[in-house]
Amino acid sequence: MYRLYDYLPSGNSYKPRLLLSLLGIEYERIDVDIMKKETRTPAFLVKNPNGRIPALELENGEYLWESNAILCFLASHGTPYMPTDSLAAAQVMQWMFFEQYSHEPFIAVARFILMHTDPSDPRRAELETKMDGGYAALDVMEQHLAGRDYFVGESMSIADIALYAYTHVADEGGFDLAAYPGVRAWLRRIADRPGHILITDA
Ligand SMILES: N[C@@H](CCC(=O)N[C@@H](CS)C(=O)NCC(=O)O)C(=O)O
Repeated sequence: MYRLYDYLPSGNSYKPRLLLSLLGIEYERIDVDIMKKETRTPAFLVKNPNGRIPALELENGEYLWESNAILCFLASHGTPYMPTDSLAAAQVMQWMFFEQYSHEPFIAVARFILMHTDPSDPRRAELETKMDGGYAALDVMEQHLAGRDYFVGESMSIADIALYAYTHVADEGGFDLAAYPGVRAWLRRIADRPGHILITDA
């Protein structure tokens, strides 16, 4: 059985948790409290030398880390969430790299700052830049979703899961999705999927 090293509020951890639920795969969930620096202990650094969750422990004892790599691994065993066509598979990667470079560093980090720092914290000064970057990513998503139900092809893929994780809680980072009807319709589509779980669901 897989073992997922997880922290419930984390969107990055939620990505594999959501996919495992959609695929109906049983696994053991291990809580790692990032606020108590539990990802930085010698015991955890053996699992992920980069000191971050999520990390997936495989049945053979190997560890896989980086949320989107875990999604690729779990989806690439003949599941509907990873296309077999090579161009479509590369487009899934395209959106997952976009998520890590142009989306998560803004929307996830703004959410982290608002959720975990008090108003006098010097990190609050980063918020303006984070909002600009986050809205730029939402603009790209809105434009792409015009006339489309999902990011790649006609069905939901791990590109959607990667982008859903922090977009659906973007309000907790101070983002207003009112001007993004395509994004909001897409979020509802994912939330209605059988097997969908909430980010707060263990
Ligand atoms: N690129 C990584 C980012 C992982 C990441 O930033 N994890 C955060 C929680 S969302 C973490 O473990 N932070 C604890 C720390 O840095 O000590 C991924 O997608 O998995």
